[in-house]
Amino acid sequence: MKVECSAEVAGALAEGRPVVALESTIISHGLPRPDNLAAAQEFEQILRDVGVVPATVAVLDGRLKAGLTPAELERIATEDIVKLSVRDLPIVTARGVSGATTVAATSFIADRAGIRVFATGGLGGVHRGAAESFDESADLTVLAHVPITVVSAGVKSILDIPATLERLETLSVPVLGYRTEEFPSFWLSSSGHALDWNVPDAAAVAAVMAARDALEQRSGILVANPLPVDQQLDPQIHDDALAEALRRADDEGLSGKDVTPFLLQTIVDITGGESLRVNLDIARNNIRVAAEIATAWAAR
Ligand code: PSU
Ligand code: MN
Repeated sequence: MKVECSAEVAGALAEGRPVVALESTIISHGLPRPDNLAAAQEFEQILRDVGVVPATVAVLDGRLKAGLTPAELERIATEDIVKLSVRDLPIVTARGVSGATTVAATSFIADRAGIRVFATGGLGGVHRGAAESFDESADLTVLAHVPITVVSAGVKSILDIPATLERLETLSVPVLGYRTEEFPSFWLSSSGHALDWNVPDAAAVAAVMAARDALEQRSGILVANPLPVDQQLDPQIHDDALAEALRRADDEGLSGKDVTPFLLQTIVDITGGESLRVNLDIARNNIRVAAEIATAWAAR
């Protein structure tokens, strides 16, 4: 099944110009309305401003899309569409249903379109209590066999970060700290967990991508890009909001794909919108770095 690329994306891929994939679940389920539409438009503009073509990925009426028209982008932000992981793709394409793609599904579709670099906010991972619930995002297992480079501010602190790092090791996904020796934790610039490897710039990431290809490995690469400390969420506000949000999720007895959107929205509510400001800065920061990596990749 072919991915339908916008003319802009198809042209850039054919000519070897830089393209960055963007996910749609952050728009539909990760950010509250109506700020989400403005954010989706701004994310694309950040890329265009530096000569990189944005490829927002989604499934519309059962068709795999990389690069959306302004009207299609608006649909993602305003319609009540489902959150799609990779396992949902055969079902929604068979039925002609629309949905927003997670990191897992975006990676799968972007790779099929020939896109090599992808910016998100925070990758999914192993949830707290996963030893009992088995709740681990398919983002991790998909990255084990889809050769895309994902720029992420580590993983959200709602997750079990050391367990997520262990799983990334088991799944043989390279993790590169972008100008950092510590794994970030989304709203906070660090998690306190040390990384084995770090890179000084985008060209160094592109060199690792090329070496991975030369080794004929098929894994994704995770670029862990922390928010500058002066932009992070106040750690005390963060810790209090996180504890309260986890308590509420427990009370509600949530499971499955509802957990992450619930926790994100609850933390926005508890912090009076402060976590939303930080979440937007995280996405912008990751998109800028992804643009540099895509540009360095195109120049090789
Ligand atoms: N990053 C954000 N906001 C989000 C997400 C990431 O800043 O909403 C989404 C991504 O789509 C990611 C998903 O793939 O959360 C993880 O969901 P789950 O834990 O159900 O796999
Ligand atoms: Mn899950």
